[in-house]
Amino acid sequence: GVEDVASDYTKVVEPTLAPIHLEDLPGYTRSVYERDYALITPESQVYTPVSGWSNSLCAFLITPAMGSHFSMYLAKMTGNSSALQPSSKGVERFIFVIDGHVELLYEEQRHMIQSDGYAYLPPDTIHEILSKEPSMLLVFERRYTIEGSVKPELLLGVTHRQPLLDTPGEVFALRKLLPTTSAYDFNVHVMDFQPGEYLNVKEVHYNQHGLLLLEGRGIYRLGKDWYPVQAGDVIWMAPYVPQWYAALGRTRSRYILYKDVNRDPL
Ligand code: UGY
Ligand code: MN
Repeated sequence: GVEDVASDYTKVVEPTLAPIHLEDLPGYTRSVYERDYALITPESQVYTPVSGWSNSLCAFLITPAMGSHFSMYLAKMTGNSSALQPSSKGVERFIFVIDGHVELLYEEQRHMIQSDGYAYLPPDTIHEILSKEPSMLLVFERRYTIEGSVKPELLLGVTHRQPLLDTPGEVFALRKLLPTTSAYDFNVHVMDFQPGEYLNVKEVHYNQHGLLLLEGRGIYRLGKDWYPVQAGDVIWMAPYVPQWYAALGRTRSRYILYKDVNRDPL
């Protein structure tokens, strides 16, 4: 008669489709690095000690080695930590507190920056970032491009206190964290999409982007490719790479985005 033996091929009969199983698959990553974009997902992010940052580990996710004119990195301050201003001349810095809180020392002033708060630090200024407890920061840095005589100034803010801006023809909610005046050569946008919402413009533009998905999940189109993305993912977009996002899932998508602005591209 036929023996009732359980098959050993259960993974074929009942494949594990949930993404959580893919995370454990040896050698598997969603990260990709292409000529004009990169997707760098958390399992690929490499944290190392960096000069100027004590008791901290940083993951440089976007740097000029890719062709960008800016750096974007995540900094994990592990406690009793501090960071000094950029060591190169003429470099401006933007910090966004993802988790925890930090203290900023700037020209005799002390500022507390909570999670969701941020600071813009003009080039060639002295400052120190202190974190007694563990905290996590997103940092953008670039060599400041002078145009005109107005100098950028120290700026502090909290994301949810920034006004919602008009986005003609689009549905996402937009906040800009920096002033739109020509003293600043970049801006940082925070964009919110409800599930099912997507970019109307299939953008192709001269500006560069560094993106961190802060909340939610969806599909990012980059060039000719389409990627499922979720909170924690980082994207580099070179000038002119076709880009488009659709928010999926059950919760809001929010991303924070570097964009060079206010300078003659010539
Ligand atoms: O402002 C922008 O360029 C922005 N909408 N781009 C993007 O979300 N990929
Ligand atoms: Mn864009």
